[in-house]
Amino acid sequence: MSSPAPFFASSPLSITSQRRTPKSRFTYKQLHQLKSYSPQTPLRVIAHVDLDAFYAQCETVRLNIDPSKPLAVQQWQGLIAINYPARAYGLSRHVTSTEALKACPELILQHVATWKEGDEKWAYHEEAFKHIATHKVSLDPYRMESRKILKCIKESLPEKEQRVEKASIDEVFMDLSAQVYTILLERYPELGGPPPYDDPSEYLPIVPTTVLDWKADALVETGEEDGEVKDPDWDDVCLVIASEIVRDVRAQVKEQLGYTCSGGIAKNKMIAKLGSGYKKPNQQTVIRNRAVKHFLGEMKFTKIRMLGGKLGDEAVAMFGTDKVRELLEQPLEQLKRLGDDTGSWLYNTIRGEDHSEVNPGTQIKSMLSAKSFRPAINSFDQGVRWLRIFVADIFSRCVEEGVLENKRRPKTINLHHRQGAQTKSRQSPIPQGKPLSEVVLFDLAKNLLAQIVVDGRAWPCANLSLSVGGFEDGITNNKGIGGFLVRGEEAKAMMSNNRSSISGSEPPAKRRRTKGNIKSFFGPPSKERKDFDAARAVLKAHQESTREEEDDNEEPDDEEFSAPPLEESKAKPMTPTTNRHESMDDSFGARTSPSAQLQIKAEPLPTQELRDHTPHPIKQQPYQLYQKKIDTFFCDKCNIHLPITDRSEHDDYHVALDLSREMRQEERNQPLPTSAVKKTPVAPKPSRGRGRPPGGGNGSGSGRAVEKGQAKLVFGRQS
Ligand code: DCP
Ligand code: CA
Repeated sequence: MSSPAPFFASSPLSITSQRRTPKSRFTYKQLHQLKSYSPQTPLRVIAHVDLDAFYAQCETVRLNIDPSKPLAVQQWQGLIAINYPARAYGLSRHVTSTEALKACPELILQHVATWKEGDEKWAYHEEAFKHIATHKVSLDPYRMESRKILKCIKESLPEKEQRVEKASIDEVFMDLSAQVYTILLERYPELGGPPPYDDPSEYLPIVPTTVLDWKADALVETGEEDGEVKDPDWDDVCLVIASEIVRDVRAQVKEQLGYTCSGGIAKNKMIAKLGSGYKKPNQQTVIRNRAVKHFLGEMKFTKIRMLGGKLGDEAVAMFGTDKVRELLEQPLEQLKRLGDDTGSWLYNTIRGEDHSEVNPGTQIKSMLSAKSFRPAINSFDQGVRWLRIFVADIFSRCVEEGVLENKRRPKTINLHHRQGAQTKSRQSPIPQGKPLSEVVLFDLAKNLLAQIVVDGRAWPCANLSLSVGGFEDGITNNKGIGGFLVRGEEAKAMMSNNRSSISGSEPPAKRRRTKGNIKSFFGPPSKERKDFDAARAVLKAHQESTREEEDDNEEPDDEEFSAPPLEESKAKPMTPTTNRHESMDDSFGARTSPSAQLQIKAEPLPTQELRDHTPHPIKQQPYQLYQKKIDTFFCDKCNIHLPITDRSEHDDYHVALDLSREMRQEERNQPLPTSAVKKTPVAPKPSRGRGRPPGGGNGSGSGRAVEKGQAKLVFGRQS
């Protein structure tokens, strides 16, 4: 809350007169700071608008259904959005569609749109809930509506005095300070004059009225006996004006697009957001500064932005309460047990302080398309088919972000793979010098999956998720240095990747050991074997094609591609951020909450294990300077680079492979010459010196005299 300012002005010249004239608690400076959206002024006015039962409303509007009819949006057997008439029957996201129909037989159930394998576009399919194994959810229809709503909101505000941040698919923040300032000065021209003695720290005159018209807005009580009889000050007036604006914006959204939404109006984002959820649907709540303490005191702090996830749980466990009122009793030092930054942030937050700005530039930073498999999938081919859908899904969203016009484009692609409790991920850069296409993304995605499969133990796979990230503005085909440079977190991520990480309960050394299990893996021609070969073929093809591209490209100067300073890549402290990551895992129908993002971002990279190191030979010069820091070796049997630390394990793997071959040869009584067993010949095009990690072979080492085809021969006879 704003610190109470003295009631009288401080100018020595005015003491006598000012003692007789009551003044506002706010200064001229604080008033004029509104113009520039300063987060420091206590007169600041922020609004949060949240669509009511959003997906459900999208369906009522799309299907032209009477909004008073109960409707829920179904995803497989679950419900992900329930409109308010249906909520009257006690329905919530926790019930199944069958249970919901029992409780409310007239319920309209509409399944979300899905991508059907092989289709080029999502659609609303009949009985989609039956196709969980072959379809994937699409949120595109809701994204499209979301965009229309955002546009409508922006058009309802003056072009030059608006600051709107899209906070999620159905929420926006608006900083109304500048617009309120203009209206305030129109209505109270006396405020526009110079401050007494030209001193901006002079206090404003009092508000010339004692009654403000809050219309039908829900006003949060002050919790003080005399709270309502105290005369309004300029902060109250600013909030009245803001509430008029929000009422108008909501009316426009309803009139033009048919959607109802709820609003919260307060001095900052945190309280405004709590306000929009306070009374729903189709209402707006104003939390006056004089009511903030009472409003927050009654809250569970787990309802506060950023405290809904792991951080909130941690605080509950540490302090044995989820109530703001009780947490307020904890001194700052105690809260710092959660970490210095987090503790300070929490201390201020529960006191209603939040200086975070409404950020209109908050754009999508990454996109994710994922699927949980029930039943699990078991082959490279199956995985690739899903990748096709993920890529189509992501690419269509990239197009909306303007990739085709080169307005924005992602720099990295990431594949996560889950098998039981173990997750693996692979990342690679997206070549920046040529237009991004679905084919390019698909090729990269397939290559990442192939890496995971070749690494072993990929099946059964319970979840795959593909994401693209590092979106940047205005990259042109000029291949300016900015288009290539990989900075900060991104550089760090790449340094420990291109790359993979594995997390799970099994110790790393065990995961890829093939010894002792040779028969099962390399035994009789098996599904696994074929799978492995298919993945390896993809890897090889990818490497060949990128190597060809490399030959067509000028080699850049060392200096031009010098690495960014290491400081830049240091992990950021665990301060809440609102980076947007558009995500949707269709198994849960859940969005990644800001707090979940916080946790993901806060996960320290060093705990991720470096499993292998497979640089794309093409256009990776910018971060290959980093890669040089990692000692690698080149396995000419697999034709890939691996970290030196993996060498013995990798050698084991080849021993196992060779052994299995020999065993089978013995069984067939057809011994092969050892040279053919030991040297799996691959003859990649010689590549240029730079871009190859030190210690690694260069593809032209000794054992390369044998023809390419023999590699196939060796493996071919086993499959
Ligand atoms: N959503 C989802 N899974 C969740 C939460 C939400 O798929 N676990 C989707 C469906 C919602 C939309 O996101 O319609 C917006 O989420 P909200 O939490 O804002 O919920 P609603 O808009 O449905 O309802 P409310 O009126 O309470 O805001
Ligand atoms: Ca909502």
